[in-house]
Amino acid sequence: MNHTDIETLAKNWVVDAASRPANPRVRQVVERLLGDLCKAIEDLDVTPTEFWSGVSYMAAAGAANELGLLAAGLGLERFLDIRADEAEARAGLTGGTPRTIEGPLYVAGAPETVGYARLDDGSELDRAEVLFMQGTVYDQHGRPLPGAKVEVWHANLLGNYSFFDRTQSDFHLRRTIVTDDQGRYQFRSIIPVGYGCPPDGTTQHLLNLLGRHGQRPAHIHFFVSAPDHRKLTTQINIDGDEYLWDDFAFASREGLVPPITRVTDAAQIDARRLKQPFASIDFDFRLHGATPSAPGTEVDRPRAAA
Ligand code: MBD
Ligand code: FE
Repeated sequence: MNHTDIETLAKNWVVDAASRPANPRVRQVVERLLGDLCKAIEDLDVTPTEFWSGVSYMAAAGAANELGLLAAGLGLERFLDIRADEAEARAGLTGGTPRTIEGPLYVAGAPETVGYARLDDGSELDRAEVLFMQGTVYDQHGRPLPGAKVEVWHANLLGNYSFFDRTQSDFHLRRTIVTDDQGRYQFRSIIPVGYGCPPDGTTQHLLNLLGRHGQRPAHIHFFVSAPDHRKLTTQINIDGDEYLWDDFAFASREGLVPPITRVTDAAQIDARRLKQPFASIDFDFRLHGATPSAPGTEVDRPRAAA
């Protein structure tokens, strides 16, 4: 069947001849996706068995709550970021901290403190490297933003995230830090390890069929927000990770790989009441002011809340 005939069919399937009230946006999107899917079935001569295997796959991915993971692994979440970057460039917004994907593992409701927080509960300190990370949140003019919210979350030494991994304490490695009167934040935590897709899960199953791995480099997630400013969703990567430029979710970006300083000076170790050298990362965030000429950066998506 040719593509024009398929488009006619798809339109007929979506639009009722009796023309009942409908959501025009849903109609527009469903008609397009339905037509595109039928064209793919036609062009690739997809068999009924293959079709139903695809339906089962999506059902299984949904039942396993892995559709967010799949969207990241297929590059779709990265694609939304590319489009957001293009919209900002068209609106003349330049110079902010680069965005990168949120991923599926944010949990709302983390404990909030001003200026400083410790993220880890000490449970992995026998193996972990202690990390201090600090910096300033600036506006688009380079002025510090006191009272900005820095939401931070990352994985433990097994690459697992609290809440999804019930063996970790509540809100382990998740905090909200409000910047101090000079716009500064600081936290103490541990250097995380990269995430790997559940090896027996639906996402990894598809990645295996594609000949792809399901690993992320070690990273730390952030939401940075302030009144009258565009919310920033980003991550920093831990430099030196073997997957740094081979992320299954395509989220590594220039500008998001800060240098890590290994602090071995005894006085500095003492000052932090530690017994071992520690790692330190300086990283500042630059937010854009709110603007009506670019799409909003507050994204509505299903998220866990604890
Ligand atoms: C993660 O930790 C993550 O950040 C993404 C994008 C996908 C899976 C796990
Ligand atoms: Fe992550």
